[in-house]
Parts: sequence; C-alpha cells; structure tokens
Amino acid sequence: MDRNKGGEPVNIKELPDKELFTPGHTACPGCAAPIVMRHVMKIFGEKSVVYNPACCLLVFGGTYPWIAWEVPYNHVAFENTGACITGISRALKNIGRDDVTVLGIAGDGGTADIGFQALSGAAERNEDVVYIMYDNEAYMNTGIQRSGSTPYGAWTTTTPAGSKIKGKERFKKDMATIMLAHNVPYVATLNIAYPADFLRKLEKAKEMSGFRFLQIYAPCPTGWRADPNSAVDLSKLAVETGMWTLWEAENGKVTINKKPKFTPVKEYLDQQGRFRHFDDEQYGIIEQWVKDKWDKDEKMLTALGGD
Ligand SMILES: Cc1ncc(C[n+]2csc(CCOP(=O)(O)OP(=O)(O)O)c2C)c(N)n1
Ligand SMILES: [Mg+2]
Repeated sequence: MDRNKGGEPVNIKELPDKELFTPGHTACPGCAAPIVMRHVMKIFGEKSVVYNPACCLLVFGGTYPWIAWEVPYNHVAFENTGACITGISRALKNIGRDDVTVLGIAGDGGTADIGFQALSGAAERNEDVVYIMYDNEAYMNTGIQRSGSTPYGAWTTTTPAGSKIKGKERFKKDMATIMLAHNVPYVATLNIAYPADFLRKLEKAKEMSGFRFLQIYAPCPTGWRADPNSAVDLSKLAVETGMWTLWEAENGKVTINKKPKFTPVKEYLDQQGRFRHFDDEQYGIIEQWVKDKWDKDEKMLTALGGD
C-alpha cells in the first residue's frame, strides 16, 4: 500500500490486512487498548520497534507463552521508557537504520507519573521517537489505583467513594498540554470514535521526525465499571461532552479538530459505575471544569495562531 504523506486522510478500506498486533491476546472484554494498538501498528507497519513498560498492555499482549506483537517488542522498566527509546533510536541511526520507527507505548500511570522524568528528558532533547500514552485513566493492571490522569471524582481503589469521601479530589493532569510546553514537533490527542482523525494523526506522526507525543483515549470497562460494549460510545460522548478535547499541534501550531456539542456531562458519567456516587454538586464541578477547560483551549488556540 502506498503511504500518504504528512497526515493526509487515510482510506480505512486500504489499511493493510496484515495484523501486527494480533488476535488471541488476553485483554478484558470491551477493552479499547487492543483496538488502539491494532490500528497503531497498521499505520506504523513492520519497520517499527516497540518499547513498553509494565501496564495492562504488557500483560495482555504478551501472556507467556504467547505474544500478540509481530514486530520487535521489548519490556522496559516502568520509569524509563523515554530513556530506552532514546538509546534505541540513536543506536539505530548509528548503524544506518533511518527507516525504523521507534515507538514507546505506555499507560497513563507510566506516562503522567512514574515514567514522566525520562519522558520529559527525551522530549526536551527532541529525540527522534514516537511516544504513545494510552489513557485508561488509572493504574488498571494492578487493580484500579488512581493516577495523575484519573478524572475528578472518579472512584478507584485508592480514591474510595462513600458518604464523606467522594472519589478523586484532584482534576485530571493535562499531559498533552504539558508535552506541548516541551516545544516538540508534534502533539496530538486521539480517540477511536473518530477513526478518520485517529488514523490521519497516526499517519502524520509517522511521516514527521523528532519527538512526537500521542495521547490516546482508551476506555477500560472493567476499571470504569461500565458495560463491556460501551468503549466506542463512551469515546464519542467524551468528545461530545467536552470531557476530552481532540486537538493537535504541529510545530507549535494548534488546531482543535472537533468542537464539543457540550452534551451534559451527566450522560457520560452515568454510564460508568466509577461515578455512581455523584451528587448534583459533583456533576456541577465537572460541568464547570469542562467550561473552564474549553475556554482555556480556545485561548490557547488563538494565542498560538491555530485554526
Ligand atoms: C517501579 C514499579 N512500580 C510499580 C509497579 C507495579 N505496576 C505494574 S503495572 C502497574 C499499573 C500501570 O498503570 P498504567 O501505566 O496506567 O497502565 P495500565 O495498567 O492502566 O494499562 C503498576 C503499578 C512496577 N511494575 N514497577
Ligand atoms: Mg492506566
């Protein structure tokens, strides 16, 4: 298949048939991460290598004695994905292999918290790598603990919800904007409910060089206490409510790809048991957070001269 250049729209029907993240993995029913990885690999293709720290993906994509990956795949320590992809990218260049894409793929815990130092260093040095954060909004592999990327109010095993305590007390850390502040060539947020936008951004990341950061929304029905068939519906609602902004920044120029409809956040939250304890005050706090976030996103867009 001829590849488009520079993030042109991708014809879904022309995606290669070959699976590089194969069926037979052991993800929970309804997990969004395998859908994400399957399509990531269809775009990045066989000339790529994957570095992956501890997370659900590591376990369900490589449950001994099987492995779902059809490209070279390595388990790295939780803290050092950014450092490992730095070394591999430079080593490959040293032996003249400029044709290989180096992918670091980590969860939200491994990105926003535990792996952040190595990630920030790699971004600041503008290493020639693609870093993918698949964001299921908690440490799911170890049994649903809160991460910096867990949203306000969510129940997790470390942010219990009862009559006095009402889930996580802090708001979600905005990783994509933090990475934008590193002045890297490409930052984007992606969502499987918008496949054309999703594939185009992967294609764009593939064609660019330097540090590229992709934050991909990845519903976890198990940890979110949601219906296993809800991943795509929740993905769509996350954008329509404004909970998740679809945007990208190419060489600092920001574009918001989809304006929210501002559907009431209750419609999104009520489908997830992790928000079951919500009262009117908490719904109101999230509505206000969405409004403030959108105001901030629009200001950022204007300030940076985007569309
Ligand atoms: C240094 C270190 N601390 C803790 C762990 C235990 N651990 C393994 S996976 C995991 C959760 C990972 O969460 P995240 O990065 O969000 O990925 P997810 O499991 O949600 O896909 C933890 C805490 C570890 N392997 N190494
Ligand atoms: Mg996670």
